[in-house]
Formats: sequence, structure tokens, C-alpha cells
Amino acid sequence: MSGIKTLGQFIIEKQADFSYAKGELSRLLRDIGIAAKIVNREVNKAGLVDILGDAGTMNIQGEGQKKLDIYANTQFISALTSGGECCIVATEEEDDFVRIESPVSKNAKYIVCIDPLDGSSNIDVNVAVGTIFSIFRRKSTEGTATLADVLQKGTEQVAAGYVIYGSSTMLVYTTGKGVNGFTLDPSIGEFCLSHPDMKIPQDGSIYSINEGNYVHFPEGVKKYIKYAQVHDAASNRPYTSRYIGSMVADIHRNLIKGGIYIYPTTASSPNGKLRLLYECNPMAFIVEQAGGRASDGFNRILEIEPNELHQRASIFIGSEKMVRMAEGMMAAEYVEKIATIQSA
Ligand code: AHM
Ligand code: MG
Repeated sequence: MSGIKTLGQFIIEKQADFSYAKGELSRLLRDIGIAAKIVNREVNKAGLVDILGDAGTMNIQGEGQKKLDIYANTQFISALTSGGECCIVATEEEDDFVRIESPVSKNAKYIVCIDPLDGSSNIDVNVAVGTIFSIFRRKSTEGTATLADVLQKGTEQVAAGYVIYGSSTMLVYTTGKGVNGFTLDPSIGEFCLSHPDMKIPQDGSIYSINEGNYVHFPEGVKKYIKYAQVHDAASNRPYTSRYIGSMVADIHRNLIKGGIYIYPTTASSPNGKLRLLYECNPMAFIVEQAGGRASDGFNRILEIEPNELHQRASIFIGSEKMVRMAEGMMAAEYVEKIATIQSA
């Protein structure tokens, strides 16, 4: 086994880094890793069994749920219930948060916000999907945890991560001390450290956005896309456009190669499409920890005050220089708007 470090070994080694370490967060991360392996098994055989396709129900956002969404949701909730460290799970698939009430979770201190299977419309066509999770410590000290314990700003996250079920399966996570990536070795059934101390390049040449919505984008985003397409050898433009439609896969690629991912406001999604608590916040925490930047075009994602469980946000995330450039164009649009209003 020389040279191999499993996720379990790594978590225990790093436990001393947590100021309040009693092994609980380590156990929680381990529970998520176990559920991810079970979900991975099902995702991998999705084409073989009658588990593909719509389950015929809608989640709270009115989107069709794929059967594997529900399967993944059940697996994560079940792993967090039997693990005993989590008191509330907020998931994309449930209208309300789920209170974990089991004898083992009586003193549980952690809140988990999770998108159990992100990008699930890609499952039917064998394209990468992911799981995204965010972990908070509960703030309240008495009674049962409440919605207020869930609605914390992203800066309060104690850990966050994602799993990408792609050509290989990886788990990438941070506890606020850098980012580490583990690849699942199917022959031993373990996530093994493969990408220690991940860093996103400061600049890049990939932009990822659903350009089909161009006509509905804010002017600042339109300007950025035009900027990305201009020839300028010095800044490596025109950039390359890459959009999978699975946030985890798009951001994972850009994290490694350098790039920007944007999901702005559009006419049909005036507040953005992606969810703050279990999509934007965890990805922002990871990308910032890797040296990148994440905002809603104006404000740092991690400082947005959440008001509701399924709140949406627009997101500009990736290599620092690219995100700053896009933010500059958003700000210019804003300044122009104000000037027009004032001169009217
Ligand atoms: P989901 O949580 O319903 O799967 O939606 C989130 C996904 C992201 O992974 C992806 O980047 C985005 O939606 C794609 O949306 P669009 O098809 O509008 O480009
Ligand atoms: Mg999602």
C-alpha cells in the first residue's frame, strides 16, 4: 500500500487542524464519502438497470426529478442519519429541511446542505454529474436546531466539497486549509489522494456559460463574452468555450486548467438559476481556497446573506483575473445604468 493515502487516512491525519476537533467533522466527511461510493456504483450502472428517466415527481423548483436524484438523496440522508454527526440536512430534493432525529444524532452539531445529484439531466446521455455539499456548525446551543442554523453565510462553512462522477470518480473537499482531491480506485473501493493542495491558475483561457441564453444576459456579461471572442495573442484570446451543463464538471475542469464559469441572471431566472446554499456556496469556498474568486457579479458569494432554503444566486467563478475582468464589466454596466437614470 506504499504511496497510497486513502481519504479516511487523510481525514484522520488532518483532524488536528480543526480547532474544535473531536473527530465529529472527520466522521461526517467519512459518512459523505461512503454515500458517494454507493451513489457512484448506481450512476455507473445507470444504463443497465431500470433506474433511468423521470420519477414522475417534481422538486420544489418545479423541475422533473430523475430517479437517480431520488436515489442519491436517500443515500446521503441515510448515511448522515446513521453517522450521527448531522442534525439537519437541507437538500435540493426536499421542499423543507430534514431534521435528523435518531438516538445516535442526539448531540449532533453539524448542518449539511447538499445537492445530491447535480446536472442530473445529463445522466441519460452518459455525461458527468456530481454531488455538492456544504457543512456548517449549528449556531444555536439549546433545543433542536432550526432554519436559522441552516441560513448561515458561506463564510461560516467549516467544510465543503464535491464529487464528480466522470470518466473517473473524484471527491474534492476543503476544510478551509486548502483543497485536496481524491480519485476513486474501483479495484480497492477507496478514494485515494491524487490531487494534493489543488491551486487554480490565476488566469486562464476557457469560458463556460450557456451562450444560448445570450439575448437574455445582462449587458456586462454580453460584453465579457465579446471580449472573450476577440483576437489578442498577448492575453491568449479568443478564449475557448467549454460548457458541459454540469456545474461540477465545468468548474472542476476550470479549477485544473484555469477558466471562468458564469451562470448569470436571465429573463427566465431573474435571480440566477443555481442555488446559493448547496451549489454556489460550496463551490465558491473550494475555488477561493484554491486561490480563485467567486461572486454574483458584484458581491462575494460567501458574503451573501441567505433568506431562504432554496435561494438562487447568479455566479461568476474561477480564475481570479478572469472573474475580476467580468466583474469590471458588470460594474461598468451598473454605472452606465445609474448615469442614464440620473440624466433622464
Ligand atoms: P440541477 O441542479 O437541476 O441539475 O441544475 C443545475 C445545473 C448545473 O449543474 C448546470 O451548470 C446548470 O444547471 C445548467 O443549466 P442550463 O441547462 O440552463 O445551462
Ligand atoms: Mg443542482
